Amino acid sequence: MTTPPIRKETENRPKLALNATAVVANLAKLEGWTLNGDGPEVVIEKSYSFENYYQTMAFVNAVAFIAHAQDHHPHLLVQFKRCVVRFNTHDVAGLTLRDFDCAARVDALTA
Ligand code: H2B
Repeated sequence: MTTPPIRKETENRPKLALNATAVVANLAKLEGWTLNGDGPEVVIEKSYSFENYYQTMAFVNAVAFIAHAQDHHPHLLVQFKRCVVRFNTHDVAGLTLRDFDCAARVDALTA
């Protein structure tokens, strides 16, 4: 099985760590995402609830597809009927627009 290629526009997008003001402004555009940790451990995270394990895993696979296409990989905590998605940009040890862009893409899966 071949995997789809990484999209060129995201592959070449520069990763710039956002300052606190920009983080708050971008967080305000999202529904249900919270800021956790600080310094290099800072993340945005959201918990998604499902009716069963099958639905949870379908979501996880869709997130994996987005992560591959965007070359940006969240930390996932997978449980029976819940998945916690955490984004940060380890390349800059902080948060970037890529984190917020991917968070919005993940949200669109459940819209
Ligand atoms: N995912 C996340 N969450 N943060 C990164 O900094 C990151 C990534 N960097 N996925 C990407 C891969 C980088 O290592 C590759 C080489 O593009």
